[in-house]
Amino acid sequence: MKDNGEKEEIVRHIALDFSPLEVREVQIEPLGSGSINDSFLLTPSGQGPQAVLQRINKEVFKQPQEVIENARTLFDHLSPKSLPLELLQPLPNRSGAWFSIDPAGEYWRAYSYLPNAQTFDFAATPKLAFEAAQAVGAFLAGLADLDPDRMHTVIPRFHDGLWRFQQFSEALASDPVQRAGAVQDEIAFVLQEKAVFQEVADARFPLRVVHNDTKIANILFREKTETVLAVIDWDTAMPGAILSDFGDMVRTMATTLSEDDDRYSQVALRMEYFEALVKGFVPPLKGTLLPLELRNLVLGAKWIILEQMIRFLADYLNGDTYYKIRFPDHNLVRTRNQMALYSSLRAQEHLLQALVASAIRD
Ligand code: GN1
Ligand code: MG
Repeated sequence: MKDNGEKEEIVRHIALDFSPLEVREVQIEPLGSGSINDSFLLTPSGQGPQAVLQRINKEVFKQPQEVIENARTLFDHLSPKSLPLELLQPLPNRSGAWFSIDPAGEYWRAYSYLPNAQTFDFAATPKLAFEAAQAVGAFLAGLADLDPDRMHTVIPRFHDGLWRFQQFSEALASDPVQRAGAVQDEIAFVLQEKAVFQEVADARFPLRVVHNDTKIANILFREKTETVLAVIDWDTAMPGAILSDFGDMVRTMATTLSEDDDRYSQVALRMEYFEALVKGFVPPLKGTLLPLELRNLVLGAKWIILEQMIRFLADYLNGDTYYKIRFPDHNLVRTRNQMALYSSLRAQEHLLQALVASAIRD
């Protein structure tokens, strides 16, 4: 294990390598709230644009260069389209390569930084949810003509709920850190609801290039107007089902509290916000979404909330090996939070379904 001084030296070296040649010194600060990769903001001393530098988590992304290639494919595909969104422009290093590998074998890449922006971890107004959904809709509409075969599958079966359930079952069976006893209610809940994943599999949604991680923290808003500047974090963009992107927005934008909040009794799915999401998401994708997809927007939300709950629960059972945690029971808090949100959705399911039916008729 390298000490901190050595690590800092490596980051400084890589940061300079991704800076324009004339830059001699660069300031480095941690950036963002991602639970997988490490991100840094690079500010050159003197002239020059700021950039984002990222170390890709190799435990999660087994082929980091594929993540980097996908980002280039996306950028090249979207940039001629003049979408109403800024794009993340990949930056080459001083040798012209799109990534650098440090002495420890870690992969690094950089892209343009978008200043004067802010992110949120829950939506404070329905308008914010509407804006985000419209932006994600436009982003996905821009990808609708990108052949899924052109994108690497960077994490196989990423949103395959049946497979996520299987991984959870394995964690439960081996119970490596003996936590199963403490989460019996959560386990029973998953077992009771897991048919959702079969329903998703049976629906056979079309494979498209989708974002796969449209949580609210991955939407950049302009500072003053709270309109959307960019859809960021393209790491998991790959072939998948578009309903998972809608579902992840419901999960993080129709909820009352962020996924890290332990006030479970206050976690609820807000109908008005759900409606704003439908109204933002569907119009830009008119002509893209099939009737099969439009009919199943609520299923998309159930799928992703329950899947996220079992991913957090499986990680808790495994002893917190996947997600970064900021306190000991963080994954348990996240699990319970998602369970409360899912229950709230279930209680309003028929109303939500009716709302979708009328929104797509208009
Ligand atoms: C992870 O990349 P980041 O930290 O925004 C995860 C998502 C989860 C999310 C939950 C590659 O997202 O799937 O929904 O945490 N990404 C990966 O906050 O597993
Ligand atoms: Mg991500």
